[in-house]
Amino acid sequence: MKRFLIAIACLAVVAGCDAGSPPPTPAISPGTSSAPREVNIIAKDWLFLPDRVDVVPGETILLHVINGGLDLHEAVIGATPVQDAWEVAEAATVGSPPGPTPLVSVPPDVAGLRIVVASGQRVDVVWTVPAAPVAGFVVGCHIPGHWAKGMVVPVHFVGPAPHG
Ligand SMILES: [Cu+2]
Repeated sequence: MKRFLIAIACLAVVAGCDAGSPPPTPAISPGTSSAPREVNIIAKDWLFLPDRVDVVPGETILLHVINGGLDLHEAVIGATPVQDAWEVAEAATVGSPPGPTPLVSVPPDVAGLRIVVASGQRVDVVWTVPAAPVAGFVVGCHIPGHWAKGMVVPVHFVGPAPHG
């Protein structure tokens, strides 16, 4: 009887290993303007959680950007020209007096969406995702030095959950 139980235990371990591949990401029910989908982005010193953000083209999202770090952080959402613009603009603030929000700006065509959040705070923003996927879309932080420390995660454009 004991030998039988050991055999069962080994089988369970083998089956567990076979099932070890990660489960598929659940399909997203896209948010609408009347019922935005809630998405959390957590900034820490110095990374974002989760390590990728999935969005459905054209959906409306209620973003909760939470700063769980001790430093000031931001979530800049946009493609490479947007990220580059903020990186350059904010690098110019090095050495300026501390404040809740760096007084910087970039041209409107490369502004993207920028949400600055103080340590321990949460900022909620309703955001409509571009109707068509955009290459190189990421969430980045350009408080000086943070991008270089790895504060960037990709935004993936994914299909919605199938209807019916
Ligand atoms: Cu940061």
